Parts: sequence; C-alpha cells; structure tokens
Amino acid sequence: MTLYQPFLDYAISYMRSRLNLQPYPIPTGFESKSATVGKGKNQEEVVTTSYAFQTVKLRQIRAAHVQGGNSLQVLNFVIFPRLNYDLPFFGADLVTLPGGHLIALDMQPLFRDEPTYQAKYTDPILPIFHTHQQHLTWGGDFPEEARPFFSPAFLWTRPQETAVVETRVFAAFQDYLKAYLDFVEQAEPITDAQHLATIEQAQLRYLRYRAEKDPARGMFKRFYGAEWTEEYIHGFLFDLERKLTTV
Ligand code: DBV
Repeated sequence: MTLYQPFLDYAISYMRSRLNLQPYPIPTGFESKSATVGKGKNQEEVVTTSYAFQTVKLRQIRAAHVQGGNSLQVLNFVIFPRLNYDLPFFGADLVTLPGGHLIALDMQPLFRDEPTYQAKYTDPILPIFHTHQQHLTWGGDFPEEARPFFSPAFLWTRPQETAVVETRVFAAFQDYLKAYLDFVEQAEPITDAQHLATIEQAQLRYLRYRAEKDPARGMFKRFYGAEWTEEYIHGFLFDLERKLTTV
C-alpha cells in the first residue's frame, strides 16, 4: 500500500499543468535510499524517494516520500519561494505510523501576525479551510513553539480511518495546492531592500526551525544512520542556509 503516491502524482502533474517546472538538483546518493528494518517476519524494506523542481518564482519544490509498508508511509512536501517574493511556504506533512495518521497542511506564513500579510495570504484560504475542517477535526496537541510557523488556516488532524485520508485529506490537499498556485501566479517580485531583508530573515527563521526540529530525524537516523540523515536534512530537505553561503 502506498497511501500517498496519488498525492505525489497529483501534485506533480497539476504543477506541470500550471508551472514551467525545471529540475532542482538532488545531491548524489539522496534521490533514493533504502534499508531493511525489523527482524524475521517483521522485516520491511523502507524506501525514501526524493523529488525536486524549481521555477522562476519558486526556489525549491521538494518532496520526500517514505514507503515502508502499511504502517509507515510519509509524504513531506514543501514549496520554498524565491527570496524576492513574499509568498508563504506550501507545507504538507502527511504521516502514517503504527499509531495512526497525522496530517498537517498549510500555507505557512512568513509573517504570522501582520494583518496585511494575513489579509493577502490567509483570508482567501479561510473558506477552503472551513470547508475541510468540518470533516477533519483539530488534531490536538502540537508543539507550541511551532505556532508562529502556521497560519490560522492550518489543517491539523489525525484521522482514524485510512478512507478519510484517501478522500477528505486528498480533496483538501488539492484545494490548498490550487489556491497556492493561484497565489504564485499573482505574485510580483519585491524590490524594496528593507522588505527583501525581512523576507530573507523570515525564510531563515522558518528553515532553521524546521531543520533543527525535524520530527523525522529520529526515524531517518534509525533507518539510514546519523550521517546520511544530517546531510539529507541540511543538504536537501532544508537547504537554504547552504545555498546562501555557497553562492
Ligand atoms: N516531517 C518533516 C519531514 C518529514 C516529516 C521533512 C520526510 O518535516 C515527517 C519526513 N512528521 C514526520 C514524522 C512525524 C511527523 C510529525 C515521521 C511523526 C514523528 C513521530 O511521531 O515520531 C508538522 N509533523 C509532525 C508533527 C507536527 C508536524 C506538528 C507532530 C510532532 C510532535 O508531536 O512533536 N510540519 C511539521 C512541523 C512543522 C511543519 C513540526 C513546523 C513548522 O511545517
């Protein structure tokens, strides 16, 4: 079973239909990684596959797809805009573990508490959020320190049923991605130096938080070792800092 393959296929083909997707380099050895985990009858192959693209407005569109049998499926899909746009991040963390499903879907804001920013990038999403939230109830506790990185339209849910993921979550994912590409289409480059500086700071704040707190770190370390994991996190999943210092 590969629960999130349809999400990935949909996202790539939908983006191709609206954007001029160019490849984004994936560091050698990180395109696909596999390991055998567990013992005896419980042995499972865990394969992590990476995908990455870029466009004129989007610095990095990347996905990590982890497939390890029925009770281990993850699709982490993030879009990082170029630093001369004030666009939010598209963030999807779709996670299935032995304990159940955990779904995080949002347009993650650069400036969480700025009214003009909210009016531009959150208010238009609220109708979509409310439509889906009726069927996808609030997932409960999540790290308080992560709050600044999510918008008021954050869909956060832990569905009991796989069917809910396949139907309701998939529908929400499609609607959020469409709305995001609408924002991208409308986005105009920022030229004001002061504004550009605050955007870079906000991107770095987000990136450092995600790289430091990556909830998948433990899992990846167990499967693939510490060295591979740190390189994957800093050299691919959350690579902005490296890209800035190596220009
Ligand atoms: N999460 C990632 C990447 C993953 C990934 C790159 C490639 O950022 C998977 C894999 N997320 C993943 C896994 C878990 C979570 C959990 C495997 C389960 C960890 C576990 O239970 O062992 C949203 N993801 C979570 C949680 C949240 C998110 C809130 C619960 C974490 C917890 O309870 O501590 N998305 C995640 C997040 C941000 C975001 C924290 C912060 C800005 O955008």
